[in-house]
Amino acid sequence: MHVVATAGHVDHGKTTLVDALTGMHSDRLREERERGLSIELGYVWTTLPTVGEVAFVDVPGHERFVTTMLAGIGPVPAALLVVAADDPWMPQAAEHLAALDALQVAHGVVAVTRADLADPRPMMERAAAEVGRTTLRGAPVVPVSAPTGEGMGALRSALTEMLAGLAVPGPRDDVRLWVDRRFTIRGAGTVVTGTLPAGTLAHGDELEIHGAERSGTVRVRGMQALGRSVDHLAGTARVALNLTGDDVTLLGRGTALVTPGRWHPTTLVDCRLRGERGRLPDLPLLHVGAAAVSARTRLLAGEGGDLVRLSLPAPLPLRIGDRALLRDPGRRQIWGLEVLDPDPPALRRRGAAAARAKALAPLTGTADLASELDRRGVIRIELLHRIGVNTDVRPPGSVEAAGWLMSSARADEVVAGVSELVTEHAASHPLDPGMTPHVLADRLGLPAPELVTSVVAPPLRLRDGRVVSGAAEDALPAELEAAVRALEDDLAEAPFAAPTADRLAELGLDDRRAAAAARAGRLLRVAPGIVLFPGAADLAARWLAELPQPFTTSEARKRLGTSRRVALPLLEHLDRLGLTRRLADDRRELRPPAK
Ligand SMILES: Nc1nc2c(ncn2[C@@H]2O[C@H](COP(=O)(O)OP(=O)(O)OP(=O)(O)O)[C@@H](O)[C@H]2O)c(=O)[nH]1
Ligand SMILES: [Mg+2]
Repeated sequence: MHVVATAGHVDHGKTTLVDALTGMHSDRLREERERGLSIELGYVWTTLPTVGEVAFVDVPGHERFVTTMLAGIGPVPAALLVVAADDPWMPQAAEHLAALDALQVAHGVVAVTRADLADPRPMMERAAAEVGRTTLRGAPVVPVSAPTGEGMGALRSALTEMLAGLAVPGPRDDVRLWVDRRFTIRGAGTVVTGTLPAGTLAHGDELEIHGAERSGTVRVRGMQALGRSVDHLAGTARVALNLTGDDVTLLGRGTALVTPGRWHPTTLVDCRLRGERGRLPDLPLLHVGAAAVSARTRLLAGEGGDLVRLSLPAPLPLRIGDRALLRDPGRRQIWGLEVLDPDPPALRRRGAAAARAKALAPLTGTADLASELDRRGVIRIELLHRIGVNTDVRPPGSVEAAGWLMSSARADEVVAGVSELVTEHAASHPLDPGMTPHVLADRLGLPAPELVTSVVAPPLRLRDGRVVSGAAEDALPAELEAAVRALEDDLAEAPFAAPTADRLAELGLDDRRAAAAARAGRLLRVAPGIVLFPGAADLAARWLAELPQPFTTSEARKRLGTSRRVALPLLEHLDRLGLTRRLADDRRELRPPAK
C-alpha cells in the first residue's frame, strides 16, 4: 500500500480531488459537510494501475488546523499539493509547502484544481517555481477539474509514476506508529489510526507507548486497513488499531506506538536546522511524526549557527536522521530539522556547548557506526540499535565486551592507561597483588570492567583476577629478593623444613611479603607462616608415593623430614590440589595422576 497526504490552502479543492480520485468522501463529520470545510484528517483509498492500493490522508487547509495538517503529513513519504487555478498563491499553500520542504518530502505531485474556473497556466507556472525551491523540485504539475473530470487521467498517471519511484520500506524494521487520531468504538473500545512507515504489525502484538505523561504498553486486539480487517500489515500503510490494556488511556494524537525495547525515548536531542535561519524562539512547537510539543531550544554554536539542542516535555522515540520541524505559531515561521543525536551528553562545563557544536559539525544525520564510535568512544550496543545505528559491520579494532562497544582509539587509550596505572601501582605498592579490572575501569572512566579485561594483552596479563604487568611481575623488590634467596638456601638441604616464625622475622618475610613472593611464583605458601619452595607439592607427592598406601600423618611427617606444624597444612594443601585423598580414619592415600 502507498500513502499520500494532501496539502494546500483552505477551499482549494483537496477533499473534492481525492474524492474524485477514489469515489469516496473523506469529510465524515457533520460540521465538515455542513461547512464544506475539512477539520479532521480524512482517509480515502483507491487502486492505481501497477502500484496498487493508495490511501490518501486528506488534511484540512484552514490555518487554524495546521497542527492537524502536520500530524497528517508528518509520517507520510509522498504529497499531493493542491492549488486552485482561480486564486492567487495563498498563505497556507506557502506554509504547507514549507512544511513539506522542512520534512524533506521529495516525492509529490502538484494538482492545479478548479481549472474549469480559470486558465490554470499562470498558477501552474507559479506553483512549479515555488516547488522548485523545495525538496519537491521537479514534481509534475497537473491541471485538473473535478466536476468535468478534465486532467484526472493525467493526475492518476503522474501519481502512479511518482509512487513507483518510492523506496520500499523494510518489513522487518522496528515499528513506530505515530497516532494521529484516537476514538472509542462501542463494543470494540479504543481505536487509533496512523500511518505505518515501515515494519510489520500483527494481531496480538505488544506495543510500547511513548510521548504521553508516562510510557506504557498495549496489545493489538484488531486491525483494519482500507476498511478491511487484517491480521498483519507491513508499512507503508494506513492502519486503524483496536488496542487493549490499562494504558490505552495514555493514547492520543502525537503519542507513538513502538516495538518494545527497540527505541530510545528521549527528552534531549541535538539537531541540525535546515533552510533559512531567522531568530529561533525559545519555546517553539516541535512537530515530529504526528506529535506537536513545545520544545526548549538552545543554539549550540551561537547566533546564526545551525546546531540546536532541544529539550522536550515528554520522552519521544527519536532516531538519528529523523526529520522534524519547528514552528513559531505567532510568526508562522517554520524551520526544518534533522536529528543528529538523540542521546547527547549533558552540557555542564563552560564552553561545553561550543565543543559540542564542533563534535556535531561533521555529522550528516545518517546513522553511521564508525562515526558514532569515534565520537562516543564507548557505547552500549543496545543503545546504538535504539538510536538507529546498524552494528553488523564493526569498524576494525573496535572491542565488544559485556554489551558495550569501544572504538579502536579508545581501546588504545585504555591499554596505555591500564599500563600506566598498573606500573605505577606496582612501583608504589610492590607487595600488593595488583589492581582489579573493576578499579581500573573506574579510574579510566569506563562503564564495565570487562572492557579492561578485553584489552589486556602482553606484557599486561590477568593473574588471580588482577591486572599485572609481566615486566614488573618477574622482578621482586631488592629486599624481598634477598630474603627469598636466603630462604632458598635454607630449604636446599631439607626441602620440607619450613622456616620457623623466628627465622621468617629475621628475614623480614612477614605474611604480606611472603604472599607477594608467592604470587611472583618464587615461594609456595601452604598456610599463613608456612612457606616452602615453589615445587614442594610435587616433590612431596613423589616422596609420599614411596610409602605403603594409605599412610598416617605421622608416617608422612617422617618421610618428608619435617614437623607436624608443617606436615598438616602441607597435606591439606595436597588434598586441595587433588594429589592426595583424606580417608575417614584420617589416613591418606595418593590419587592416581589425572589422565
Ligand atoms: N468548479 C470547481 N469547483 C471545485 C473544484 N474542486 C473543488 N471545487 C469546489 O471548491 C470548494 C472547496 O473544495 P474542498 O474540496 O472542500 O476544498 P479543500 O481544499 O478540501 O478545503 P479544506 O479541506 O477546508 O482545506 C467546494 O465547493 C468544491 O466543490 C473544481 O475542480 N472545479
Ligand atoms: Mg478538505
